[in-house]
This record gives sequence, structure tokens and C-alpha cells, in this order.
Amino acid sequence: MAGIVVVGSQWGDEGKGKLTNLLAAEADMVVRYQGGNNAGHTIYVDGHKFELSAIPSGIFAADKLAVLGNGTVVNPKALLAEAAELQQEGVQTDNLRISDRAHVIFPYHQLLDQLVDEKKGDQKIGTTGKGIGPAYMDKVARIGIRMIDLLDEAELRPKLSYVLAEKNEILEKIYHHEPLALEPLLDEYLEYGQKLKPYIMDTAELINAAVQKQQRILFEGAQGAMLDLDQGTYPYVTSSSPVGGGATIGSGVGPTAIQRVVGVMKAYTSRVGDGPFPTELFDATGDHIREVAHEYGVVTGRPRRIGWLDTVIMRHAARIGGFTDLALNSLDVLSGLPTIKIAVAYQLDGKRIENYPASMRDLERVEPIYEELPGWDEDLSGITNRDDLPLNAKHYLQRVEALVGVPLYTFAVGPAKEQTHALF
Ligand code: 2SA
Ligand code: MG
Repeated sequence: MAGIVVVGSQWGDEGKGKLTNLLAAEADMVVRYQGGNNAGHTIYVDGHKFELSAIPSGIFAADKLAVLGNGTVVNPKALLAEAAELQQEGVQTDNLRISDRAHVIFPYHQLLDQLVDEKKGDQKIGTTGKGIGPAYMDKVARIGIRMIDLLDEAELRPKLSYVLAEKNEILEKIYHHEPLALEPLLDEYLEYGQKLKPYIMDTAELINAAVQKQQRILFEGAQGAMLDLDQGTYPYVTSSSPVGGGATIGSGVGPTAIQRVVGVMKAYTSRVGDGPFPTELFDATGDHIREVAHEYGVVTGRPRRIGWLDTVIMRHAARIGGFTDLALNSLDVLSGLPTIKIAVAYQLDGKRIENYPASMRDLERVEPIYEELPGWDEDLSGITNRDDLPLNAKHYLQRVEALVGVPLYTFAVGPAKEQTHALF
């Protein structure tokens, strides 16, 4: 292994952090390549629960580098606060590296994120409100400010005064919000630059040097395939590319640096935020799963929407992401359900469709075609071997592999590291 990418195959919160933390033990470097502090990765280390948003899960292994690649967006204030929290818990953060080319999230991004989504009314995206979309907008519009700019006032001042004037006009004219002042903002961000200076560097050079040396690099995706800007349920997506391919652009390596793509999935589906969700459950089963699995947003605390496993989206995710393996989490959550459903296709206007439609109107109208499997009652939390699973749970895993068309690499029966079991 040189490059392995861990990606979400649903709408995020599949348990990627847990798997990356596990795999980090064997990696030399963990790299985040997209997104920012909209991510919420829950990780248990020695029985202690950590919730990471801005920092890569690799941070817990002091001898590995935890890298924020050029494709990420960085909120320096949130990043420093998260690092301070980790330090308080005894986790050192000297192994953090931040790309000099990563874009910076400013307070106006966060303000606009919230104001724009609010204004959309029933068309809102339901963003995390962290300024992610507006920061990527500025990047694409070529008016973004990068980490490197925070290290040089002569660079930052003209850029920030131009952008801020533009943002203030929008804030005042469209949203009737008071303008933000330049000088205090400039001072604040120059100070962040000084604090983060030891970590800011050309991370693509760092990562490519590791590739040359045949080191093991773990690329840690945030969010999931269905939130991908190109391949997800657009416009109900995030503004980056969580899919496997995003790892190359977002960290500055070529596609040849990647050998494996592990698609992380849950044994059911969850979604936080708005947008179509064909297998969504509005009944007691959905509530039961939400409570058993404690499905609430890590960043925002929002209750997550719950549904049955949908293999139409899983096949879509596997295809566009180039999955070589699947990692299935939360199998234990399904214990006690008499029947478990898996969507195998959709019905649209009386026709069976196997693929994920691009039209959101179609997607809102599709009816999932379910396969019903018998459940199991046993508590799975202590099971360490696939062969020891109850017959119906074993059968369930086989159906998932067959329907998605990708073999399972791991399955997990609980949140702890020890409850994820590699299959080879
Ligand atoms: P944004 O803020 O622009 O990225 O929001 C756009 C959509 O992407 C969704 N999104 C997420 N979905 C699941 N998990 C995420 N991270 C947190 C978590 C979310 C939270 O782990 O629970 O705490 O609410 C995440 N980040 C972005 C978002 O809901 C929008 O649908
Ligand atoms: Mg999450």
C-alpha cells in the first residue's frame, strides 16, 4: 500500500473517522483533502470520546503527520481552538501540517452562509453554517485568501480590503447587515498566521516525497459521495469533492499515487441537511435507529434523518469513487429488528430504474424497491469474527456485497476501535 483513500459512500457520518484512526496505526501520514470544519468525526481513543471537525484523525498518532491539504478550507480560529482542546486532553498537535495553498474561511463567509441559506426559505440546503460554500465560491472566483497570505501583511491587506468591500456591499444591500471592519479583521488574521506559521508549508511536496519513498499515505475523506459537488444530490451537496478522485486534486498527488479506495457505509442510511432521501423512514423504526445509534450532528447537534440501506446510491458511490473495498459500520444497530429492508432499485412512473437519476424532481418521486431480509436478536457487540455472526447477520453482509458489487474489508459492531474487525 502506498495510497489508500477512505471515503464516505452515503451522505456522511458513515464512521470514516473510526476507520481512519484504525488505519492510521499503519500509515505514515494522514491527509484531509477537502472540506473544513463542517466535518464531524467521532473517534474513541482509550475509551475517551473525541469529536474532530477541522483536524485530521491522524492527529492521535504522534509519530504520523496529520495534513490539511490544498483542497481544504481552513477556519484558523476554529482550528486553533480544536488544537487547544486536544492539548488539554493530553493529545499533542505538533504533527499537524497545513497547506500554504489551502483557502481561509473568514467571518464574512460564515455570515453569508447562514444568511443565504435562511433567505432561500423552503429551498434551503441546510448547511452546517460554517462558511464552507462561500469560501469555496471565493476560491473559484479567484478572490480567495490562502493560508500563505496570512503570513505577509503586504499580501493580505490589499486582498482583504478588496474582498471585504465587496462582501460588505452584499451584506448591507441584500441582507441589511452591518458591515465588518477591515483593521481588526486584518490584525486578527495576521495573528492567526503567526500562530500557525510553524505548520504552514507546501504539503504537496511533503506528500509527494512520501510517495517517492513508498510510505503509506492515508487520505481521509469528509462528508460522503452523495454530498459530492458533481456526483451528489445537487444542489443539496457540500461545495467540495469528497469522492476518491478528490484526494488527488485536494492534496496535489497524481492518480497513480492511489492504490485503494475504501468506501465506508453504515448498515442503514442517515442524512443531515435538506434534499431528497428515497429510503427515509418517518416511523418508529427510524426513531428507534436514531436513538440506538445516537444519530445527531457532531457539528450542529441536528437530529439526523434515518432510512434503510439504499444500494442504488451505494452502487453509484462505488462506481464514481472507484471503490476497491467496503467498510460496513453499525451492524449492531440493526439487532432486534424483526425485518431489515434493503433498497435494490427504484420505481419511477411504473418503470424499474437501477441508476441514480440526476433530476431532483425524479428523485423526490421514486419509490424504492425493497428486498426484505429476516433480522436477528443477538447482541453483536462482542463478536470479532464474521463466521461467528448470527446466520441472518451473515446473510445480510453477503447481500450487501452482492448488491453493491464490492467486497467487505471490515465490519464494525460498535463504536470502539476494538469493535471494527478487518476481514483479512
Ligand atoms: P456545508 O456546510 O456547506 O458543507 O453543507 C452542505 C450539505 O452538506 C452536509 N454536510 C454534512 N452531512 C453530514 N455530516 C457532516 N458533518 C457533521 C456531522 C454535520 C453536523 O458529522 O454530523 O453536525 O450537522 C456534514 N457536513 C456537511 C450538510 O448537512 C448539508 O446538507
Ligand atoms: Mg460526521
